[in-house]
Amino acid sequence: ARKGKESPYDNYPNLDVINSYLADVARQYPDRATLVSGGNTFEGRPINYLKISTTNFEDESKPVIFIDAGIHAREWISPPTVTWAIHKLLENVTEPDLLERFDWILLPVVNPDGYEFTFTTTRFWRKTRSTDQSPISNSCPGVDGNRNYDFFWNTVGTSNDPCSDIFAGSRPFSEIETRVVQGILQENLHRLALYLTMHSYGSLILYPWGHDGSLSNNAFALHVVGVAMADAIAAHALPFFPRYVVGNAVLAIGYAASGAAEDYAHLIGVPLSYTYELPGLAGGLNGFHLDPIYIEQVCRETWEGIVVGARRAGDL
Ligand code: ING
Ligand code: ZN
Repeated sequence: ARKGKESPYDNYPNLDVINSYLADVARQYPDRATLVSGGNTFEGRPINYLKISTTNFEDESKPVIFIDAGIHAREWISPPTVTWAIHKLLENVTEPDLLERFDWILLPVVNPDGYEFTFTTTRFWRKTRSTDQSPISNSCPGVDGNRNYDFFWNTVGTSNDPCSDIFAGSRPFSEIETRVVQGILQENLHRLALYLTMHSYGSLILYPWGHDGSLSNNAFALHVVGVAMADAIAAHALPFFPRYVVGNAVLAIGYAASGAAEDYAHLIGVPLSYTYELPGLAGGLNGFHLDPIYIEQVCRETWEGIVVGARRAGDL
């Protein structure tokens, strides 16, 4: 039997725990939060997200901040940073200005099939779990969601091999997971001020362009706001956590890749679009399994970055 209420931040939540939390807060704050099921995955799971607004999300009167996580299944530290943001906007409001000034879209698990698979079967699975029924694809399911967006699709840092961890898919947006994010970006494009997509690991804040290392016309603002977010995180980080490095995706992470969410969002017009590489602390695959004692710490410091990013985005 469970002794009292346990914090969901002292261990990694499985998909059911995250979906229950989304449903619970939507029920508890019906005038501020709406639970949306964005579509069903290959294995039939809903891709759930919350729309948060103190007024009426649908009257489209405020700038929107969109944060997603969990497109890569094994990057377990990413979904809790988004549920923590929900917690800070609904349950423990210490920044009421952010709640009043913006509408929010918070999507903690873009890839629920893959996420569930990492809990039940293969801890370090990265991709979705779809197949196209061909023999090769049946024996090697899954597409890399962050190679599947329509941005120089399948030109660099990708693979045509379904067995590869960086398989780009059969075409841009072949995956329901990326189509759901695309839909959110397109529907809210005219008022999207900030898009963050949460990954791990490396303690990096990456901005476009990720396919060739060139800079967008908004690179100066991207860099300045990126550094402001990193400063805010550093001010709340543990002393032995590495400081975030902020930069162009190719330069900061050391490889180029096409078809990433961050680049697609910026291409279609989101002025501030970033990939967070959250802390890993260990190397190799173990970096994807940050010791659960640090989950809450990473959520707290990442929220500080989000706060500063949101305020800067609102000022631009
Ligand atoms: N990292 C990202 C990846 O998809 C990235 C890094 C982002 C590269 C955007 C290029 C553009 O490879 C992780 N951890 O998945
Ligand atoms: Zn990733």
